[in-house]
Amino acid sequence: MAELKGALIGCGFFAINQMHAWQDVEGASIVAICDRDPERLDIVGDQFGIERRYADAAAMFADGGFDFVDIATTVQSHRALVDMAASHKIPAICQKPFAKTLSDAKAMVAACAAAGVPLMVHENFRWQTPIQAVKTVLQSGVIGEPFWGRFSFRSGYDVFSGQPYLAEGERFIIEDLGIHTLDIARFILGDVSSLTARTKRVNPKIKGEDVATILLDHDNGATSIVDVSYASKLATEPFPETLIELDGTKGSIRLSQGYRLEVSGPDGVAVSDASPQLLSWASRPWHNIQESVLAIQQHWTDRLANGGETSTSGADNLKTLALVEAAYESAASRRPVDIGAML
Ligand code: NAD
Ligand code: 89Y
Repeated sequence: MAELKGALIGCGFFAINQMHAWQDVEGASIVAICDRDPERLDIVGDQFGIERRYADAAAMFADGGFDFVDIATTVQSHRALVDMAASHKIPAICQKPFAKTLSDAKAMVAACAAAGVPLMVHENFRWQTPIQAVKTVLQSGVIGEPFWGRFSFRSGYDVFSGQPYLAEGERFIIEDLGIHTLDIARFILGDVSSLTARTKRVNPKIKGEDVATILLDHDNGATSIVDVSYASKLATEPFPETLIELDGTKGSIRLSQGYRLEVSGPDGVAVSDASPQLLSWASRPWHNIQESVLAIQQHWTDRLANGGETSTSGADNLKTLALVEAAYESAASRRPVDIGAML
């Protein structure tokens, strides 16, 4: 089959990773880029040798000549750009957070479904090598039925230097980072029926919350904790590792700092290294995230070429976004939130 042609909108901080990954993806490449900021457009166009450059997404869609669009802008523009893709019947990838509200997200999923085009949210953390390794061990049955889990991301890393807008929003860690951790909890232990959350802002220089502790009831009866912090000053900085603890009826799994994976089962204990690869264009400590960007973009390309729903389709992501909204609602009301009622 001929190579799929993609167009990327939003040539900012994170799009550099996406552009590098597209160069490594088998079966797709980027033929056009768009950014309303001419400087960013030229930086990315020159770095990746893309001639077709647009300041306006509508003009790019009108010209066409691509099979899918990769939307790498911040959340404010997601709904308009996904709707634009649907109206041109162009399959779309959209960065997280998928939408500002769950009701916008539902409308975006409906628009793509009505147009008959695939929609995937770039929810890449579940594609990280260590997270996939935990899922594989769990699915092997060695720890039996999981009844408890903890998904933890605690860091003091300065994310504001690369992404200054993160310091300015009323909402911060749940919407920006906890969204990934909640998605990992769903990916590992399944969908969630009810959620309770508490939040804090520790860093006085930012507007939103930088600490959140969230209790989840999963449909399968398991209970889990998602705890995230950008205010934790640790001896060895773990950014951007998600640490996981799972207890099952026959054993346990621990993914600890340094990508150490310990599995305890009826036949004993096995310790392995679940480190991500350092891709040629990647740099530590981001290499874990960067490798997952390549994995999710390859997954999209394979599904677009051969058919089938993506792991993080728009419809799937509604269930993760509902947890984000529920966490803010619960932190404000100090009450548990029924997730089923939101979907
Ligand atoms: P950024 O502000 O650096 O870049 C966004 C770019 O989009 C800017 O250059 C801006 O000019 C452009 N833009 C915005 N609206 C536009 C429009 N309507 N038309 C054309 N161009 C437009 O932001 P960023 O840090 O690169 O983040 C982008 C998204 O990626 C965010 O939603 C963020 O949450 C997400 N992100 C995801 C990961 C991950 O691991 N999945 C990591 C970091 C950031
Ligand atoms: O924006 C965030 C993300 O998605 O992954 C890490 C990050 O860059 C900072 O929290």
